[in-house]
Order: sequence, then structure tokens, then C-alpha cells
Amino acid sequence: MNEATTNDRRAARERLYADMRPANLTPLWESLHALVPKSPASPCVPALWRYDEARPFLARAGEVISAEEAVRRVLILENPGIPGQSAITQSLYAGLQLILPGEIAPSHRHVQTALRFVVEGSGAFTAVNGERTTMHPGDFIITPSWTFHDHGNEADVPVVWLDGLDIPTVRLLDAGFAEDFPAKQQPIERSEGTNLARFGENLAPMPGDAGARPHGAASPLFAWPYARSRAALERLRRESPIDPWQGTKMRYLNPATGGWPMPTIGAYLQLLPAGFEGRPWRQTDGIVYSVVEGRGRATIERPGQSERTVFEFGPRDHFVVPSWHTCRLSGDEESVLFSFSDRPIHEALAMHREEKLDDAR
Ligand code: GTQ
Repeated sequence: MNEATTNDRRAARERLYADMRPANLTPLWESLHALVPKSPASPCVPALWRYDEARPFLARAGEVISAEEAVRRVLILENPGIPGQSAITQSLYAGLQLILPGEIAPSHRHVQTALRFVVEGSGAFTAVNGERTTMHPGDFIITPSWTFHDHGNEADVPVVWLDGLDIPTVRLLDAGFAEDFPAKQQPIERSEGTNLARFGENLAPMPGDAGARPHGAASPLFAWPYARSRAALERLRRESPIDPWQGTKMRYLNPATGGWPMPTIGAYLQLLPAGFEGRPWRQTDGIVYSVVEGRGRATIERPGQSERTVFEFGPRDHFVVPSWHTCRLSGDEESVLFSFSDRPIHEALAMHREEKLDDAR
């Protein structure tokens, strides 16, 4: 084809695109490679939120708005690769929530599933389904889809936790509903610890038990205290070989099914021994980390690029590893990391992929 013909055809194509745009038609061939990539090409980027940088902003938020006025006083951890979307990955939302002594965050419920991972301070509570759980650093708490939940702080110190929700996933599906409880706080029907006794002791109530009501797809156990999870990790670390990629890693369990604690979000706790130099891996589910103890490094590479992002992390720092980015974790000190991802969705849809890579540095 000569040059004139090529130019004619190019011009004809542009005319076609312009002419059919009002008919809401666009040419697939111009975007096919981006629509059906050879491998995941997330617009999200690795990002780190140092606690000593974020904490003063939280304190200032505490001065300019009350928890009740804000409903939830949260600073969103927004992925800089997708600004304006209030998302940390394409499917997940994360934020740091502050509740000051004497404050309450009023009761409401929504389709979006939430997790809390306590970062600073003890003595606030989350109430879910008529029962409170007192929050301590490292506690993992869920508020399943469409369950009323409210928070309060009856202690004398500020309490901060990480919120993780499937907000972008519910937005993708346009399936969001929400409503306020008629009062600021839901009535408390059971004393604290009843939920743990019913579902957290490797026992399950018999069908006639009042707490045996249907609990949907989420775990009927709603709080996993850090003291217990940490003790389990410590025991495994001593008694079981350290995984060369992940150290000693456990996942939070739905005791009723053995599956994930929430249908859309999986969560983990892992220990990296002092001096641990983890091998690299990648996986389709992007991961959000909250550092509980210790100092270390996450070394992250974008797919197809050799340039590395190195995050030096310490206690209460947060970072995100987007989909299919190669990651390697190191523990300069013995470190404990909490993490969550949308892995249950990938697995339910048979889309999950993970690759353990060689140790080439
Ligand atoms: O606790 O209900 O960080 O609805 C964002 C949205 C927390 C909550 C967030 C929410 C909540």
C-alpha cells in the first residue's frame, strides 16, 4: 500500500470514529491490547504511609471535626496511581480512623464489608450485632455486610485503627445500600466475650442456640484478639519450618466454614524472623499491609520493569503492593505484619494466580 492510500485509510478511520461516537460506538481494535492485556497491568502503584507522617494529620482532623459530625473520622489511604477514587487497590478501600476519648461513631449498616485492625491505643469498642468488643493494638475485627456497627471510646487515650472495606468492589457492581440505626448506638444484647465463646473456641452452638441464627457468608466470629493470634504465630515459628517467601504466615479463618472471614476480603498475620530475607513472589490480588511490630523492608517491582521501590517499614506503617507486582519482604528485626486482600474474589471466580520466583537479586 502506498503512502497516500495509508493516509487515506487513516483519515477514513478517524472519520468513522468521529461519525459513530454520537451513536455510542467505539472501535475495539484501538484498545484491544489494553482491554485484554497479556498480564495484569494495574494502574495502581506501590505506596507507603509512614505513621509518623500520617499521625499529625489525624490529630489535626481530631481538632477540626468530631467523630459524630464526621460519622467516621477517617483519612483515606489513597493509591496515587488512581487519584480521586478513594481506593488503595482497584477493588479495596483503606483508611485510618481516629476516635477520641468520649466520642462515638454512630450506628449504621451498609452492604460494604469492613475490617478493623487496631493500630494505636486501647479501650475503644466496636459493637456488632448487639455485642461489643474492646479494641487493643493488633486486634482484628470484622463488620460483615449489612450488620449494624458503631464505635465508641470510653478510655482516656485516642484510638486509631485501619479500616479495610470492599467499597470499590461494591461500586463496580452498583450494589450499595446503606441506612442509619434509629439511635446513635445499637442496644447491647450480650456481654462481651459471648461471641468468642460461641464461635472462637473450636466449638459451635447447637441449632437451638439463640446465637445460631443465619450469619450469611461472613464469619460468625467477629473479633480475633491479637494476644491469641500472636501466641499462635509464636508457637508455629518455633515448631514449624519458616516459609522462604512469607516467613511464618497464617490466615484468619471463618470458623463455621474453614473459609475466608469475609466473602470479599481475606486477611493474614505473619512473622518475619530477625534477618529474614524473603524470596520474591507475585500474585493477582493486591495486598495492603499494616506493620504491627519490628522493622524491615518491602522491595517491590512493577511488572515488566526492573526498577525497584524499596519501603523501609516500622511499627504502624502501612503499604500496598498492587496486583502482579513482584514483592520481597525482609525483617531487619523480628517483624509482625497484618495484611488483607481481595483474594476470596479471585478464588471464587477461578482467577487467582500466584508465582513464586527465583531468588535472583
Ligand atoms: O466504619 O462504616 O473507613 O462506612 C469508610 C466507610 C469506615 C464504617 C470507613 C465506612 C466505614
